[in-house]
Amino acid sequence: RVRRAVCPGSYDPVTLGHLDVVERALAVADEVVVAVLHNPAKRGTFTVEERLDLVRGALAHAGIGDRVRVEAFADRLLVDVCRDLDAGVVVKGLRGGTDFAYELPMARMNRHLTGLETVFLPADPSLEHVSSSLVKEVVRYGGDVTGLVPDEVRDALVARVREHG
Ligand code: COD
Repeated sequence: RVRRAVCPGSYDPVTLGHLDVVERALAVADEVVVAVLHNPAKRGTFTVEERLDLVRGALAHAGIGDRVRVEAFADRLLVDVCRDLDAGVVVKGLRGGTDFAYELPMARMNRHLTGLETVFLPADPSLEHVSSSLVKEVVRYGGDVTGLVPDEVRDALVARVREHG
């Protein structure tokens, strides 16, 4: 069991897939830091502050906020974020072969850079099709994403889509 693990991502916005991994990471580590990594030059769908608020609200609502911290990091190497946080492992969810192909070189690179290890958790089958980008696409074309993201996130997405026409 490790003291502190990091669950990194863009969280633009947080989904029930993300929350499942964060909750399960608590079985691996005493404390989990949700690291919202963002590129200040790139405008996401939600600002960093909005993403943090949505993650924090969802964690509180799900009752899993106790041993979880949520922090933003602008454009930095994950290994540096983990070193600053004194976190021993990264925990990530794997939805399938495509995730694996994308994640494996990153995990190897992070281990090469500082020895940082990555723990992969198999995605819950009921959430395997859930990603921030697909959820956004569904909302953009008028589909319902209830049950894929927290209700507050769904409402924020619908509002954002309306603002942008
Ligand atoms: N089920 C299970 N897990 C899920 C699901 C789901 N439905 N959806 C998402 N996840 C998990 C996955 O583990 C995923 O990796 C993570 O949540 C984050 O997902 P996103 O989409 O929010 O985040 P990404 O993929 O945009 O984030 C990529 C990082 C920011 C983590 C990555 O680019 C990174 O580490 N960047 C830092 C710069 C760096 O160090 N680069 C060199 C790396 S070698």
